[in-house]
Amino acid sequence: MNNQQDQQPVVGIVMGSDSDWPTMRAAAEALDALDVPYEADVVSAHRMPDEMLSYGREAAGRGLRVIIAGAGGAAHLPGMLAAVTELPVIGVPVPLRYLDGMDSLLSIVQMPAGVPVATVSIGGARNAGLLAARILGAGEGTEAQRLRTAMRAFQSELADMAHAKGEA
Ligand code: RP5
Repeated sequence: MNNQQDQQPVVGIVMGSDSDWPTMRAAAEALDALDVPYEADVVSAHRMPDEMLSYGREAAGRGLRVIIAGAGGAAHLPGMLAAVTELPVIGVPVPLRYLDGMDSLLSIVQMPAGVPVATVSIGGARNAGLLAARILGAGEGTEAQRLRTAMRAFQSELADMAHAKGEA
């Protein structure tokens, strides 16, 4: 699924199962709000290992610049993608029915030196989308500048929200 048919996706959102989408959609919504083109797909490390390896190896060549990978339980997808791509990988621990997502978190966060995954909180897909936008915004050029400006506007909305809570 692509959010902008006429634009090259620069973020790849992948997950181990359709059942992860209720969590992962928050990453998509964050990118939608910032007008960042992304693609979203199911690429399971355990059930589709060949497709998963191809996805990771081909991602940069296809024009993606950041991968957001979410998985639950024995959550190997972010780490395996990080092993085969040169792109930054953001891992989202998806909480399942048992263990409150601690299994997902520990599977994703405890990467060996040399294979980094930027792990967000359990269920923290929104922050994954925002972090992807910040990574894209750290570069040169007009699109990066646009994203930095959009991020600053978003941040002042956050401050307003915090004040509004204090007044409630
Ligand atoms: C993981 O197994 C997926 O990322 C998902 O979180 C979990 C359960 O998948 P389903 O059995 O719901 O397809 O690989």
